[in-house]
Formats: sequence, C-alpha cells, structure tokens
Amino acid sequence: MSDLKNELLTIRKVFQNEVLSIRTSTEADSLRVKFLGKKGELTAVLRAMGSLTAEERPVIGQLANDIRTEMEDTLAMRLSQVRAMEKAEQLATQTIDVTLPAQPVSMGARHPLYKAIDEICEVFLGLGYVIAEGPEVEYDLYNFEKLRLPKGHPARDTQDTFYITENILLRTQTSPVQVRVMEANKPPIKVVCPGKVYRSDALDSTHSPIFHQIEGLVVDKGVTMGDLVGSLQLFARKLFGENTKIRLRPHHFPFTEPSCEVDLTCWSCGGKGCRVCKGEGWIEVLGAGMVHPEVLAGCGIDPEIYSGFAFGIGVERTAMGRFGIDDIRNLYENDIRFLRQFK
Ligand code: 2U9
Repeated sequence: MSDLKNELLTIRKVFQNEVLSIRTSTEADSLRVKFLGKKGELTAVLRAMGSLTAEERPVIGQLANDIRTEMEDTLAMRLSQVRAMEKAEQLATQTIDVTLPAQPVSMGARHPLYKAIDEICEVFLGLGYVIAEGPEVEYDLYNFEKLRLPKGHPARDTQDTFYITENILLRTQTSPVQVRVMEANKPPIKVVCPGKVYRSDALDSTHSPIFHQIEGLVVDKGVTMGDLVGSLQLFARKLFGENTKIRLRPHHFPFTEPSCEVDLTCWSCGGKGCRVCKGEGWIEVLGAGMVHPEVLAGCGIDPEIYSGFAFGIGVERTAMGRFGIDDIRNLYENDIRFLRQFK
C-alpha cells in the first residue's frame, strides 16, 4: 500500500516541478499525455491497484482521484497563463502596419448606353412619367397586330424580324410594352419604356441587330399634338443644351396618326451645318405622333373620350451624338480602353 501511495506522491511532486517549467501550449499538451494520458504515469498506478486489498483500494483510489483532479486544475491554470504569454508575445512581434498602401480597387463605370438611358428617363420622370418594362420575347399580336401592322406588312417579313415560332418573336420595338400598359390600366397613362429590341439587320457602323429604344406614351382626356411638341422640346433642351431646337417633318407610322419624324439642331455645330450633320444643321433622333384611334380602341381605351401621343427614341443614336461616338460597334465590343473614357 505505502508503495503505491509513495509512487502517487512522487508523481505529484515531479508533475508540480515540471508544470512550472512549461513555456508553450505544446509543452502543456506533452505534459498532459505524460502524466494523465492513457499510457501516462498516473494511469499506470491506477492499473496496479488490482493488487491491493479491499481495505486499501478505496483509500488509494480516493488519493489517486484527488491527485488527478489537482493535476488537471494545475495544468489548466498553467495552460491559460501560457496562452496569455503566447498572445502577448505574438502581439509584440507580429505587428500589422495599417498605414501600408492598400491594393488599388479598380472602379467600373456605367456603360454609355445605360448612361444615355438614365439621362433620357430622368427627363421624363421629372415630367411625371413612370417607367414600364416588358418581355423581349413577345407575341406577334402585341408586337405587330395591335399596332396596326397586319399580316403581310413589310416590317413583319422574316428578313427583318427574328421569329421564334409563327406567333412568337423577338420584339422589334418596345411598343408592345405600351400595349400591355394600356390593357392593364385606365388613363391617365404616362409611361416611358426603355429596353432592348431586335431586328434582323447586318452589323455595320450605324446598325446592329440588337439595339435599344425608349418609347413614351401619354393617354388622357384632351391630349394634343401641342403637348407632344412641348414634351419633346423640353427633352431636347435637357439632353443637348438649352439652345437646342426641334423640327417636325411629316411621316407615316401605322400606329400613329398624324405621325412625324423629329430632328434636333446638330449637337456639334448648333445648326450651321458641319461634318457630323452632313451640312444639314439638323439630326434625326426620334419619331412620334398621336396614337391611332384604332390602336387605343384595340387596347380597351375609348378614342371618343381619350387621346394620346407616343414617341420613340433610338438610344444608340442619342448616345453616339451625346458622347461623340462615331461607330455603333464601340458600344458592344466592351473594349476597356473605350469604356474607360466614360468614367
Ligand atoms: C403604342 C402606340 C404608339 C411609338 C413610336 C416611333 C414613332 C418611332 C423609332 C425611333 C428610332 C424607332 O428606334 S427607332 O428606329 N420610333 O419613330 N415610335 S411613334 O408609338 C407607339 C407605341 C406604342 C401603343
């Protein structure tokens, strides 16, 4: 009995000496294994308890347990001291220089087309219009039929339009959005509809099979051509400067009557005539007109009570004028050297 007891007391003494010399958490782990682990010294003593008598066993067992608890507590305390020392050491040696220059963050910029869309929409939002959007994959019914472009109309030719099925196509204008707005709402209606449109054109410096439009629609009681002219005049001044004038030329669209094409005084020469406007002094930017009564009626709006005007703006053309871009392809190629100029 006294052998085992002595052994336990020796283990405790050796442990108490060694625990004080621990300097790192790794050393603390090794000590735990050495004394308290499965093959540790204390465990070895406990194994030997089989040889004790029934009276001796609880006494030595109690002592062994007390020593184990004491060793565990001592080790835990020492470990927390060692960890604190390690942390202090780390803080003292591994300083981070927060004044070092950071990795440069490369800032992107809004694409010039979307800049133009934002600027144009902003003018009309200021006049109380709301923005409406709709699907790019449309029914023939909404893209053509309801806009008085019946079967057999040249614009519906497969040469010009991307068909998906006989009745479903890629919209060739954003007008179907206005049709949907009229069907779902009662006047007064004031919307601008920006978005992508698709036409089967070959890509050259002024044409692209995918381009952007912004169309506008106002429907209410007593809306006149005078309201249309006033709105477009304001749009032209806001976008191209206070001295910009507009000029209306009679034209034909199936969905408006009367219809006109609208020119602005040249943004480059102000109207004197130059290379940009090919000596004309004027540049064509948009089309417009009074919504055809049959179109209103087809969308559930009584043309005897209501009238409306509509207009369509080519975004690419406007952006090219606004930012002095001479080839439409620049807008799609995503050449970073080109895009960087619009930061
Ligand atoms: C409804 C009724 C009427 C929209 C209009 C134009 C004139 C027009 C062109 C501008 C340049 C197309 O991108 S472009 O080639 N658009 O000239 N668009 S009136 O008229 C509508 C639309 C919807 C229900």
